[in-house]
Amino acid sequence: IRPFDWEDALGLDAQLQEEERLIRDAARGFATDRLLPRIVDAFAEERTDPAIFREMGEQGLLGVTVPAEYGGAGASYVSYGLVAREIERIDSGYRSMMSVQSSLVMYPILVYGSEEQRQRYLPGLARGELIGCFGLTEPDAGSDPAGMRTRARKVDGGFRLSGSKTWISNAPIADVFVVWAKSDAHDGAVRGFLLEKGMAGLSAPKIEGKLSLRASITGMVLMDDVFVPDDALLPGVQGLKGPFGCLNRARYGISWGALGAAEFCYAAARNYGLERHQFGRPLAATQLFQKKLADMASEIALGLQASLRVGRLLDEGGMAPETISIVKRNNVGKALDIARTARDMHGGNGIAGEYHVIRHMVNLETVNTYEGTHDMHALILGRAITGIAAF
Ligand code: TGC
Ligand code: FAD
Repeated sequence: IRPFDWEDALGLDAQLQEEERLIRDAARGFATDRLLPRIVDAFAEERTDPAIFREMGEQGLLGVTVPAEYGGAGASYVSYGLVAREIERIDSGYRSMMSVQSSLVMYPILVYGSEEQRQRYLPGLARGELIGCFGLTEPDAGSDPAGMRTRARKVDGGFRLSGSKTWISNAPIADVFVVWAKSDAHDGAVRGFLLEKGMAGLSAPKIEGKLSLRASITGMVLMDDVFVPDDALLPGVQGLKGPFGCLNRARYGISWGALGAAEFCYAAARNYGLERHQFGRPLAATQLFQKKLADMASEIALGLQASLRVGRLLDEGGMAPETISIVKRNNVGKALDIARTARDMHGGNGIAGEYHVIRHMVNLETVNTYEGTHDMHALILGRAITGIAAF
């Protein structure tokens, strides 16, 4: 009988294929060697190092599911989830950089783009030589993207885009902008456009002073009558199912990533409890401490099994998107609870940067909000359960 493994209570490792283990181990090595040494200062100084994209690209961590002919790794969705888990074990912001590039920029170009668009952008994005961003949210349209105001107006030879996007990851350092706008040439339907840095009328100012996800740069995308040629339109999709199709992949990756952060916090709390003595014995010898660790181990193990199941379904061809809402919502909510509890279990040291847990805690507040808030995913599920939209 397999003895109990506090780091893998339900035997996730044994359920992975050899290639998936190799990709996970490579991602873990990269995250530990290259990301961990940078994160405390990067977070404190609110600094994003664009070189990380190239380093991730060299390791094959951008576009994990994108076919090799376009520069990706051509691997499974389970592999993609495992990469997200390893990177977010270090920091949610680094995972954000990776998942926006992979799921929100490379995926729509691969699936909705023309062959010319794929050739033009995907290899550079896979190498991290190009940085991408995804503009859906607007100042007055967050949970309700159907309320977007950004417009694409048909003109001779192309379109002119006007509007503003906000809270856009990577935007201030992006070379390629996937922007969703209502197009007058398509009866007001939402269409995707590929914009490039330097276009006249396009700017992407940084949002300063975030107290969460500080290692991942966030900005606005301001478009003042930006001209794009006809071939900047993503030809393969029309309507909100375009951006939502990308969000499905990113939300799935987040369900793994958040548990990576939770696993870090769980292991840190366990180690701290074994080493720290109060009242003449280790903190880990107290019932309250052990109960908290037992709750963490249970939620992490169950959440990982759920994400693995969703990953296998994606690899087999997909499932109803509501299934992804279950794992995005539940795993992130549990990870946030675990990070808050781990912070408490570290006592005063829990607020120090060098112990990492408070950083994970404040990061997970963002993860709970973006890609559909915790409550919006409840409402998506509520609609699927009852047939009644309650948003
Ligand atoms: P609704 O009427 O439900 O749907 C409109 C059309 O879209 C289709 N659809 C989907 N297709 C694929 N996947 C999904 N998950 C889909 N959900 C809906 C639907 O079938 C329909 O298609 P059609 O052909 O009939 O037109 O749309 P609604 O306006 O009622 O939407 C409601 C709701 C709640 C589902 C939606 O608005 C929502 O998900 N809101 C949350 C917004 C959100 O998640 N924003 C994320 C912004 S990007 C981001 O946060 C990146 S952070 C990245 C990082 O840094 O890591
Ligand atoms: P709102 O929609 O205004 O919601 C505020 C609150 O009201 C929430 O608690 C919500 O659950 C609740 N609420 C809303 N509607 C209802 C309802 N009908 N019933 C009950 N409760 C409701 N967007 C992008 O497009 N691209 C990105 O790269 C990106 N990166 C981001 C990075 C960061 C750091 C952050 C913080 C956000 C990012 N976002 C991005 C935006 C993100 O997706 C939105 O913040 C999110 O969708 C919520 O929208 P909102 O902030 O406008 O909140």
